[in-house]
Formats: sequence, structure tokens, C-alpha cells
Amino acid sequence: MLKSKICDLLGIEYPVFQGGMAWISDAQLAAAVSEGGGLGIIASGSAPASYVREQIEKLCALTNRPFGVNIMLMSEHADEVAKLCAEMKVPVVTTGAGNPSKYMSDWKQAGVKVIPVVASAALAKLMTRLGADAVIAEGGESGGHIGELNTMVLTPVVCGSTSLPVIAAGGIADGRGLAAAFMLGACAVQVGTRFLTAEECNISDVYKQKILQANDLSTMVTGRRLGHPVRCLRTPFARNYLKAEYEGMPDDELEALGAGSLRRAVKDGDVERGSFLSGQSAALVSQIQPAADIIKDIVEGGEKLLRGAAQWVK
Ligand code: TUI
Repeated sequence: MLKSKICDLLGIEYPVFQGGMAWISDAQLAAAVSEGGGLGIIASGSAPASYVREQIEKLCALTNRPFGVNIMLMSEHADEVAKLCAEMKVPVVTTGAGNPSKYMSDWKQAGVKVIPVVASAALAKLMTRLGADAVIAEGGESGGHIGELNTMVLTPVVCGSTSLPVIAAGGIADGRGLAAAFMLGACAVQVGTRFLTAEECNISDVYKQKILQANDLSTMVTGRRLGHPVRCLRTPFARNYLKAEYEGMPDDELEALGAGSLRRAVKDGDVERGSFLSGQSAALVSQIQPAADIIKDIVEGGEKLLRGAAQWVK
């Protein structure tokens, strides 16, 4: 049985988090993951607090198990969502795309477990000092907004900079990734891309098929020029956006081109105008399955590899 200190800390069965993916990680997906023994996470993305409240209420009708809410700190609604999470005393808050320092004391007072995504050792140290319960080291193999470092370096660097439990993310889609992450010092993994093909994941069929068909060269990074690099599938939209970036399209026009593009991918499956965020691990995803089976496959695969690791030592 694969257990780690994060299981006891959060009251979950397996050390697997589901990534909080904007427009995607709703109550249905998060509840299925929590029911499957992992930590389901509702993504607030750029939505207002009213949407997040609705999703939390829906989730609580579907499961009694622990869950999390992810707060995307670049959102104009981040303040109100942060307040809601404290008011509703959600079990776990994860944060992304920024520094959550100003909210930490409110969450701690409300008894919320706080687990920020850190993209550097410096932020890991600051979060440790401010009372975070764990940190997520999310490397650049991830889908969506990414930092500079990849998982292979970020994870051990973050582990070396804090005594808190570290959850590794970025490029992890199966037992091999979980075993590798544990060897790097992590005590849990966060998985996003593989859950895109969960039966309970409410995205367009086009999106699911594109993930199933993806290979190792299917993702690319847009948004570097505006300072918000984002990994996504290599679609006509992404190619055009990158071309516009390099051909010097003015910032406001570039922003207008990107506005609404996540929704158009998730809801409409629009490859001409939608941004299909995906991690590199789409290359490792080949099946539509219930979320609970995905968790079992990752955990059982990881357990087998970790048990067999002694074979390398003579
Ligand atoms: O946040 C994510 N992934 C995301 S957010 C998102 S929505 C979006 N849409 C359009 C443009 C940009 C975002 C899609 N995917 N992952 C967590 C994450 N956080 N990755 C990297 C970071 C990060 C980076 C720097 C966290 C903290 C940080 O430091 C900030 C500071 O001020 O120290």
C-alpha cells in the first residue's frame, strides 16, 4: 500500500492530487477524484466567487471526502474567492500563478490547509515561513501557466529548501512519474493532463480526442512575450498566436486574441480559436477511464516500481 505523510495530513487514501484546471476542474471531476481516494480540486480560474460557491455546494452533495479549491492568483476575482474559501472553511486551498502571502493568515485562522504552487526555492521558503501546510513543486512540463524550471530540478530544489511535505507536478501521468517524483523527495503527486480523459471530466469531445492522439511533440508554449508562458496543444490557434507574438502584434491586440480562448477549447472544441491547455504528459495518455481507475493505475504502477527499486543496488 502506498502511503505518505500527506495522506494523514489531509485525510486522503492515496497521495494523488488532481490539478485545478481552469474551466475544467468542476465539482463532478473533483468529487470523482476524492471518491476515488485522491484529492479532488475545484478550479476557480477566472470565475467569480458565486461560481466557486456553487461548485463547492455541488461537490459536497456528491462526496463527504476532503477536497480542495485552487485559486488562480492572476484572476481579477482572486480576493473574493480567497475570502469565500475562508468563510466556507474548505478543507484545502491550493494557489497558482502568483504569491498568496496576503491571504495566508485569514486561511490559517479559518483552519484551511494551504498548499501553494511554488516555481522556485525562494517562494517555497517564504511560504514555509508564513505557515503553509505543504507546497506543490510544479515544473514546466505542466499544461497551462508555467515557470522556468522543470520537475526534475524543481522538485529536489524545493525539497531541499523546506521541511514541509512537497507535492510534485508537471509531466506526471502514471506510476513511473509517481515513483520518480518520490525518488526526487516528493511525498505526493499532482496530475492534471491525465484527468482530462477521465469519464467524469466535462470537456468537449474534440479536446479529449486531441489528448488521446497527442504524441511527444504535440505541445508548445505561447505567451512568453507578455510574461505569461502557457503550455498548450500545437493547434492552428496556438501556431497563429505564436506567430503574432513574434511578428510584433501590439500587446492589447495579442491579449484580445487570447481572451476567451480557454473557454472556446473546453466548451466548443474550437481548434481555430481555442487554446487547448495540456502538459507534455498527453503523450502518455491513451484511454478514457473513470477517475478512480486512473488513480488506481498511477498508485499501483508506482508501488510496483518503488518495491522493485532495490534491484538496482547490488
Ligand atoms: O497556475 C497554474 N496554471 C495555470 S493558471 C491558468 S489560467 C491562465 N490563463 C491565461 C494566462 C495565464 C493563466 C492556466 N494554467 N499553475 C500553477 C503555477 N504557478 N505554475 C507556475 C506558477 C507560479 C509561478 C510564479 C507560482 C508562483 C510564482 O511566483 C510568483 C511570485 O510572485 O513569486
